[in-house]
Amino acid sequence: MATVRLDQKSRAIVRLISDSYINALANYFGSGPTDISAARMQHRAYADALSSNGVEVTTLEADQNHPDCVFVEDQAVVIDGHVLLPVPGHESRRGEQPPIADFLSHHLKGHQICKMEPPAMMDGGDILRLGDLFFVGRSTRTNDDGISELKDLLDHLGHELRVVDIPSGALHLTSISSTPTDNIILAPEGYLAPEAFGVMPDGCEVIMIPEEEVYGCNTIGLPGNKVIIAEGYPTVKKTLEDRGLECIILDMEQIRAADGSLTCCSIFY
Ligand code: CIR
Repeated sequence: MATVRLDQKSRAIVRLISDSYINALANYFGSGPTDISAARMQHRAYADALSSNGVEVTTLEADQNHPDCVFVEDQAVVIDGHVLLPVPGHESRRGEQPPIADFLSHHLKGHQICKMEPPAMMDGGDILRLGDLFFVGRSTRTNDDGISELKDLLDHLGHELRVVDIPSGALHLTSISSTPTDNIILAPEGYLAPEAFGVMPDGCEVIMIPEEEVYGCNTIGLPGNKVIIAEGYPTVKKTLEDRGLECIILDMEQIRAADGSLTCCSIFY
């Protein structure tokens, strides 16, 4: 996902789909999930794709009272020895965090835990990492107070943070972009201008993808020149293959139906 560099992607948390998943929030890509069994199958294939490509995956139990609990990316942000526990931007999702926070504090003993407090709010899905350069989406879920807490942490770590305004037709920064490698950003025409990311560091580029493939812009880069992409986005696939990456393609239909993308379903730590 978004906040660790490629070489740090060895372990990830995923979380099972809740029995109440049908009631997940859906206002952007989807109009709500319709088939929990299909969603669970797609989610299993996702976890399998991570583990068969060298990621040690831990699966947390679902929370039946939280329809969106599968989208763990929003609940915690792991950056270079620190775990930031944001105040999730949608009130209905705030109770999802405790088991994730417990797991990370138990398994990352040397890490410093930083807990955000209201009025700051932020979803992990608004953070994107390109090598050691960070971007944060200013969105309906992430406000200026949240951004300034993230900036304090990144200042302390010596990393730059750039703010990207998220258009009203999108949920998060990572809903519409990703870093399949440490030097490529994929972004959709019609949603973001390449200038939104500022001047790219040497050797890095923003690759613009046609607007109709906006969902496909969310990918998970893995070590060994591999990248997980969603099924149905031929330009994304060709663009990445042309750059020598091997694409692992997953059916995300029932995850997309709840506005979830590939990165939303895991936290690398
Ligand atoms: C929500 O609206 O919060 C969920 N239905 C989807 C969250 C997707 N998470 C992400 O983009 N990081």
